[in-house]
Amino acid sequence: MWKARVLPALAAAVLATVGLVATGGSASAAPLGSTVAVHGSAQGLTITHGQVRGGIVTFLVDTTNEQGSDIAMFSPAPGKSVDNVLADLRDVFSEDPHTAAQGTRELVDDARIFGLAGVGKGTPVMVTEQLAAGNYYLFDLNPVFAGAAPTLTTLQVSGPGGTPTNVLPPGISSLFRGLLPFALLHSLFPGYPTIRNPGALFPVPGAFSLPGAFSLPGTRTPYGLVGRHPIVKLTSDDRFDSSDVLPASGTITVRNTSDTLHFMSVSPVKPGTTDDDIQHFFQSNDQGEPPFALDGPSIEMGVLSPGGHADITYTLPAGTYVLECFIPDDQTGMPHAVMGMHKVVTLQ
Ligand SMILES: [Cu+2]
Repeated sequence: MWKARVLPALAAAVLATVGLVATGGSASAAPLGSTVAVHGSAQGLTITHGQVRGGIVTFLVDTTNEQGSDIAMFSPAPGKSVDNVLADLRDVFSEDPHTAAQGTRELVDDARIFGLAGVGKGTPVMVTEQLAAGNYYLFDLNPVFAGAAPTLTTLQVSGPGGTPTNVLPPGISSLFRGLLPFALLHSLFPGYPTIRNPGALFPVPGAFSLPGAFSLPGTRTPYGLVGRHPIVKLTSDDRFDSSDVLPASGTITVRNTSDTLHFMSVSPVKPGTTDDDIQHFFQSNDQGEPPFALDGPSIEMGVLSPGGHADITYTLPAGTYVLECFIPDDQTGMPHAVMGMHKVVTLQ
């Protein structure tokens, strides 16, 4: 039932950002990019396509796990192996701060990390980013936090020019049926020219996003509308640089402008909570539930490597939230949030 309620609202939010209303559309048209549905369950992680065309790729991420799914996607850096990256991960999760700090430094060198996202049951998100050709590996971090070895799912990304896989296959399980409105977003623009090589059209990294990349008839900017969405920067001084008010329903662009790893969890807090309250809690060594914690849906933009960026589309209840990052500092091993990487924002 939750999909029937949440997903249409999310799809509507995406459409609203481009000022278009769906009037139906052919599922065969394929103006841009590829779409992959990523689903977490008790059986593990499944993806609808093991191969996609390079360029703009949209991930529809959801979970049926009560504890949620926290899905990471990486590609080993040139000259590095998957095993190198998995070894680094073990260091990052070490309880020894020096080993954790070393793990962060190793991951910066050995991996390119492309999110993906943390989702809860009933709170799917859509992550859109540009992917070059190569092999990418997805896994759920939650079992890893619990001590299990990562179970990797491979996504092969081809060079541009191949066939986009933005239409989910027929006969798809009922589990994914509710996600189809997102995939069809690509095909709601009859007559829009097929872009065979998005990478060639968007030479500036980050100068586009899924909705922003479409043009409306008669508008001046054909492609790549910079700054179309609110931007949250993950900065070198381990802070969130953003507006104090972000959409409760819509898309934001998250950019890691720093030289280290960051992610962005978005969790509800009680109205009136301040960053001082949160900092005080972290420094109090209190192991209990934070006094400002509030039950409710939360999401997470997954880990981004230095220079990485992605768009995340979501629907959350309006209210007060805190943005947090818990990557171990690359010198001290202390989680960034404890060092001050938290920001109270209002979603409205
Ligand atoms: Cu961080």
